[in-house]
Amino acid sequence: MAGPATSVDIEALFELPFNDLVYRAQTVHRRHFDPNAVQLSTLLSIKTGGCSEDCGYCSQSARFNTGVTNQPLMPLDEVVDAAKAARANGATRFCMGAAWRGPKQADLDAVSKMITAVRALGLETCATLGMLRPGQAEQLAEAGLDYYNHNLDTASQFYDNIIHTHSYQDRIDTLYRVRQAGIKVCCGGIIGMGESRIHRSGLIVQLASLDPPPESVPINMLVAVPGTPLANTPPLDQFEFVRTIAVARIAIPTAMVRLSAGRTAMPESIQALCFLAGANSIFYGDKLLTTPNPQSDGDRALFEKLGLHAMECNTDKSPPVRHYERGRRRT
Ligand code: SAM
Ligand code: DTB
Ligand code: SF4
Repeated sequence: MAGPATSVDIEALFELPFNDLVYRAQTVHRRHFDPNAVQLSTLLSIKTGGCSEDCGYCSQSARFNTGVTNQPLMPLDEVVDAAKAARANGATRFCMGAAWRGPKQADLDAVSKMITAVRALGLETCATLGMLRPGQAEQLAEAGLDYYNHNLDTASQFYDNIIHTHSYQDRIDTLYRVRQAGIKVCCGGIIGMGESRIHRSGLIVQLASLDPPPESVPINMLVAVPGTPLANTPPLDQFEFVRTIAVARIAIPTAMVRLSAGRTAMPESIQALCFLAGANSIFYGDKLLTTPNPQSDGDRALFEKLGLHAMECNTDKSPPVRHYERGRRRT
């Protein structure tokens, strides 16, 4: 797709016959990536539950009774042990998630130490800690953070149906701070929250119009958690999920598109279609943050069947400390 994606362009992609859409996505994918390489990220919830926010899908909001047990920030040595286990299992990126509206200074100091220790293991580092205030992203960059995950979650037009305690603009402000600090952006959303195809298009348009676009785009299928406002949302047709992956691949051709939450409910055939549609990253390991993920040995067997291989780690090629000035990198 030449030039910025418009709503009309993206809505038209969604309307294509499935085969035409997947063919186009696979063609774009091959222009930018090894079609058989998939990047493996492992998640760890370093602080669980008790969050002040009201994101309607989330098991960790203090406002909903989901049965999740609150856990304070994990000690550094336990995080390092989990990262070593993830590396031994074959992951190349380690993503630390905390159920905060945003980190306090003491939290940030503790997480900074975790980031430095995890990166010293030769893993790429990612953190998702909620909204960042001015100066916080710089501290994370200095600690060696490669990626910050902060999702737009859905189209701005649908956002008020899901979240009321912080705004769409708040999220864009955090993404701007992450960029300015020279950290790579991991930003995507959730599909299957009762939104329409127009809203799915709106999310992709918004993601593609971030300047520069995110390096990593997680596309999550809603995990309907009992006790959340979205618990009884009817499941979305899985082909529509594959379509969303394909449209993300075409609209943001250079991004790693991650087939994220929701894989336990997807047969292998649907996951294979996601890879064909341009997904080239997954969450790897038997747990997401609070909900299950497929077992690693099952994923390895699937890769074997499909002739896929794990993508190599990139830490040597991307030194952690960098500062951006007017969009250009200054080291
Ligand atoms: N508190 C931080 C935040 O909101 O940015 C970090 C953690 S939050 C759990 C990270 C992302 O996980 C959310 O933005 C959402 O896109 C995704 N997520 C959370 N719960 C989910 C669910 N039940 N199903 C699918 N995706 C989910
Ligand atoms: C993202 O987009 N998906 C991940 C990660 N970023 C942090 C989280 C998925 C969470 C699924 C529900 C749970 O396990 O609590
Ligand atoms: Fe969940 Fe993050 Fe929202 Fe808190 S801010 S309720 S952890 S998604």
